Amino acid sequence: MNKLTSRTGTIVSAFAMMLALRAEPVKVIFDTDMLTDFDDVGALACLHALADAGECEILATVSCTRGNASVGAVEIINRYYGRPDIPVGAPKGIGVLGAFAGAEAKVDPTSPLGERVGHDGGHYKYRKLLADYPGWYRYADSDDAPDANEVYRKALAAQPDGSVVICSVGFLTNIRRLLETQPDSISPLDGMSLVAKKVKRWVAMACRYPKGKEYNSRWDAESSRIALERWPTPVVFSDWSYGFDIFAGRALAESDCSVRNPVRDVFSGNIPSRDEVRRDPAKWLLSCYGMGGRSSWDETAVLAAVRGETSYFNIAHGTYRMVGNDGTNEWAPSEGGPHIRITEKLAKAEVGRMIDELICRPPAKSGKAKGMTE
Ligand SMILES: [Ca+2]
Repeated sequence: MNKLTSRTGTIVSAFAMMLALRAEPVKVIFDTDMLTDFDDVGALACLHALADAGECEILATVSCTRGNASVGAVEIINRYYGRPDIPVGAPKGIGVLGAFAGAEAKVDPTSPLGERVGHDGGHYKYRKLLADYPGWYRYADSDDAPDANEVYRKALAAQPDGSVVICSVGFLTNIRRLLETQPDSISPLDGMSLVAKKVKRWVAMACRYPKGKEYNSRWDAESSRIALERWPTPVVFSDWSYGFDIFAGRALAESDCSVRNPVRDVFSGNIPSRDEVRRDPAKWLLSCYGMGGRSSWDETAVLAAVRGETSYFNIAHGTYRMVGNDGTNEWAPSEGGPHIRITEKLAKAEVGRMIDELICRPPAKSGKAKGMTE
């Protein structure tokens, strides 16, 4: 990093800090697939770093996938940052099931966590995390976790009106299920009314500009269609096209490993070496890796959720909608459209450095809790 970019980064960070000091912490519910890719881990790390800085409060962290290690992995990261009591949950009945999108079969809960179970699309990295951090989580199987609907409804019902930001970086299963909830002992409001009353904005990493099949919106396409059509408050998209060429994580992967850090473990175990990237950068780019690390789809959604969609981004108004039945989405631009997509304002390399700075911050509090083993 040269002196000029270093100074620019310092100025941007100082500006963000000034804004943060003036504002109340943003109340965030984080909804992740934590399935095969690992920008989810970077995103949750960023969220905790921002919570440590007083910029946000994490109300709940839910998985949108079932029958796998996703909830346990979320719990390990929450515990590392000293917040083991954040409510967790997972969907029931519908949505992506198993080790990867399309698996449609639960991961065998009796299989040893440290071993791969056949082709798993990369979910092994999370099962390995559970094997490496025994005692840091309650739910080795996401199906044993509370219903995400209950977690969402409790979190929303307890908050002031118009105060909550939902940040989803996975499939839209929980979002759809929440909208379809009925009045219950938690709240007399149905899902649509509860969201309209409590949620300021939903920030989603989903969809592909201007049209295409994007992972988060395609694999539970029916839920995506319902969520995009019915959501009653503003929606901000950090779409595939925005985060693809923002690379982050290498700084953490190559950092001091004398202190245990599950976030670093995931990044160091999954980012190709500098030599590998140098030998064939075009090949790695096709796989969404650059010299700086992995594409930062989910981390950019967290930045937009906590620091706002105009903090480092330009915005465009319109509507993201699902077309046909094969998981394709398209963007329809319009002045008064209900959706916003973020585009480049601050140079993407600078956004990547900001993400690196956040995920490299050590936790403000010790992650080790009473009664938990190493
Ligand atoms: Ca994700």
